[in-house]
Amino acid sequence: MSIQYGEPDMAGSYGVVDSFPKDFGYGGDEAGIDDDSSASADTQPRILLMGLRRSGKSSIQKVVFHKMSPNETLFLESTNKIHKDDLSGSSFVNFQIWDFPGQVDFFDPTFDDEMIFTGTGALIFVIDAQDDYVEALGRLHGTVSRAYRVNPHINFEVFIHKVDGLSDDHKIETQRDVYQRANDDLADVGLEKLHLSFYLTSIYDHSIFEAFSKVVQKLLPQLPTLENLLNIFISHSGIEKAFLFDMVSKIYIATDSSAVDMQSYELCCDMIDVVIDISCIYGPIEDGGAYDKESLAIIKLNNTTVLYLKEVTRFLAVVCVLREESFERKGLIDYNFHCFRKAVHEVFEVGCRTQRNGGRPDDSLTSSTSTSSSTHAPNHRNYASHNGSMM
Ligand SMILES: Nc1nc2c(ncn2[C@@H]2O[C@H](COP(=O)(O)OP(=O)(O)OP(=O)(O)O)[C@@H](O)[C@H]2O)c(=O)[nH]1
Ligand SMILES: [Mg+2]
Repeated sequence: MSIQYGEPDMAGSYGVVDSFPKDFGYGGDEAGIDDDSSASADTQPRILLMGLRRSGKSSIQKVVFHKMSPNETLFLESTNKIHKDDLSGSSFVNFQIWDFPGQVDFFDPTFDDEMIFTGTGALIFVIDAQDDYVEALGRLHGTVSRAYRVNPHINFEVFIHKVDGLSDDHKIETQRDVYQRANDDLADVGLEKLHLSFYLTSIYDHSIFEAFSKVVQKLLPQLPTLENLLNIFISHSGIEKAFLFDMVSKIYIATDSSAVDMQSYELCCDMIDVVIDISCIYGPIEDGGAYDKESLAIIKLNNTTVLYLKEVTRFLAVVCVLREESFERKGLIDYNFHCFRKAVHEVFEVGCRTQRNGGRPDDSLTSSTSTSSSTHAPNHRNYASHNGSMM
């Protein structure tokens, strides 16, 4: 079959199926953070969604980025041309997501793999775990080996998808089997260097958001710096866990270095839904947005835990989990948050300036744009310490 290349379907984005208003966010450029929202589509990094027909590619894209409820995906029609979804301007995730038709034929002369794979940051291959996946493994092998030859820098991500129908044992067994067979196939053709990452996903729980978070994080050059900033912020504030969330997609683009437990992550996601839904329904209409500079929410749970959400940038919010006793020192948390917020803005300002200089660091910032994870971290002395004394 011949492939058609669809234009970015902005009309469908954040409109029909979404609960977010089109003008989600607040106007005016904030510290240059989304300066490159007007960048040409071709210069944005791409995430490709590939896999066999009916494996769930379009559902993933709709659920994660367009707030479609999982049940609605039952009515999605089969994709017949590449659907390019441009998220810049509406989400921190400043990528293009390309949703491919399942029946894409790599041997078709109209399939321009140079054009498609050059400039691609991540290739997500979706395998339907509820189906017989032998054919999918063959297609995975063909796809990644072809893409790797064009662009060896692509991150190859395999979503073992629709695992909601599988028992826990079956999930682990399927993951082990897929991992083994996919890597054996690559080793057979001397592609041992090609690294595949595997995730168990379903649109019916938070696993798809978690997996997408990891995919996006790998593409963020600022990740080590953000992690470092979150570590400093929580350790000085008596916070147990903190996530930096993209409010539109509920993808977390960074978290502190303690292990992520699914329950905390799900609670934080639910809190975002509550905040946005309440603001959308009851917020002042003239403000337009469900999320702005003033956005702040505190929810006390019945197990002495507190959830704390606060705006960081136009698209990002920090969501923290902490004990009630730590929250008694709210002034301290607010002060440290202020330092953290300022530092995050600095990180993205530097990134924008570097981009404008064609990848070269700004002369005046040369010393602060090296890749070390601590370079943008503000001086520890700026933070007030949770044990009472100033650092
Ligand atoms: N149980 C379950 N079903 C899912 C999941 N994700 C998607 N589906 C269902 O899978 C079916 C196919 O989903 P699509 O998103 O259209 O699949 P696709 O890969 O885009 O298909 P093509 O466009 O034909 O290539 C739909 O009925 C979805 O509801 C999941 O996580 N669990
Ligand atoms: Mg589709």
